[in-house]
Amino acid sequence: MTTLSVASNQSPTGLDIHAIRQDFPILAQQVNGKPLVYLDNGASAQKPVAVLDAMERYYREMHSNVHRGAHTLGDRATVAFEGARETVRAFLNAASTRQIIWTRGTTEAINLVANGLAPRLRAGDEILVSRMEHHANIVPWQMLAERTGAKVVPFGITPEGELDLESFDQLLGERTRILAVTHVSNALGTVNPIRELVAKAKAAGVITVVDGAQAVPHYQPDVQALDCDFYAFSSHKLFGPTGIGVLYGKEDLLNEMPPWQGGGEMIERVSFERTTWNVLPYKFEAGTPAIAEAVGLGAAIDYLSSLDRPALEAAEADLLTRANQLVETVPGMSVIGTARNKVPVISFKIEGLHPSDIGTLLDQQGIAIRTGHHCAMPLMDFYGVPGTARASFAFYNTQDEVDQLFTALQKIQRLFA
Ligand code: 7TS
Repeated sequence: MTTLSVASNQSPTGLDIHAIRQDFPILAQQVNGKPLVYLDNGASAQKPVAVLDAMERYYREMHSNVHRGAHTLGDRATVAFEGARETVRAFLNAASTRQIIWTRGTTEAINLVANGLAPRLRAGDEILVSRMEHHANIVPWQMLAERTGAKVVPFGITPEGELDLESFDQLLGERTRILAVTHVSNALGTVNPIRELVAKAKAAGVITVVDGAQAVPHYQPDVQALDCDFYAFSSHKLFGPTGIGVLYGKEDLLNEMPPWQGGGEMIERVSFERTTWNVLPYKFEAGTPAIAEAVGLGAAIDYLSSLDRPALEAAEADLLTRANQLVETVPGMSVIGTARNKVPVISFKIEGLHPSDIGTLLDQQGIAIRTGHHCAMPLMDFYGVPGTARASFAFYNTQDEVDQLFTALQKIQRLFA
């Protein structure tokens, strides 16, 4: 067995991870009598004090409803809420805040687009999706297909877990109307060549929808450079609160799309004869929005911007390298998803052990991972497994924690496999 070297809190990139960890109070606790090692960031990431404080300050000092304009608190809340929208716009490099629509998360954002594109679809039209999508980027399209007579067409992936571009080229055809694809795979960690796919789809007149849920915690996407029509993400995976997410869209398409829900905020004028819609982005934001959550997401992005993001990326790459190096120290362990370009995620199996048992045994040692199908059942079918164990890292994880994971896996394998 390879001996594990003693790792320190100092990342090889020179970042002081120990200092960064102080910003995430939840990490400094014991779970089952052991220091918590949180490696389930793909499911949801932890929140820095900056986010907790911003939300508390919002509720203590400025809460009221937004866009009512009647009094000072209402103005403060509106300024904070719309300020967060501007922060998201800058984060994505979108041209205008009219293109930034608040949703409950990635799932709602994709459902909104699917609903909005319904009038464009005819029977026999095709919606191209990859075989590595999360259910949130499959099921809304199946529901849309059901409504319109269109067809969901999956394109292939390679055994390494990269998109099969030949399959994509073959299936992108005359009937294709929509391409829905993930920027980064949640179950495999693969980073997809979105720019290339979008360029090909656009050349064929196809609308492009990118699921950015797993990309934004690791990269700052530039929606103008990607040139996609829609880009969706969730705040809670980006170190912000739950309950809010973002849909970015091209303005001409957003203007063309019918509203998603009816109610207050989204109207210009209501009468029983004729109701007209509000302008973007409010047309898609019926009802009182998640104001504190928007403020919290803005604070999460500001916090990230205050860090050296290239250094964070390098530190994450080092975590993945270390994890990959240690795989061979666990007999019978194999990684599913070995793409050349990956975020720090390893999905794995160990011969003789059920993934859920691996999860439970790790939890007893304070180590949190996720096990199961990761809401990507077609992908699990492709690999012929019911599920995997998945460790997903964030920049606040240390090399030491990677070592602890593998020490624990070695022990579990020895005792139970
Ligand atoms: N798309 C991808 C690629 C995801 O990873 C997830 C959530 C979603 C969409 C849905 O996001 P939501 O915030 O609307 O729920 N993925 C995971 C995961 O990998 N483990 O738990 C949730």
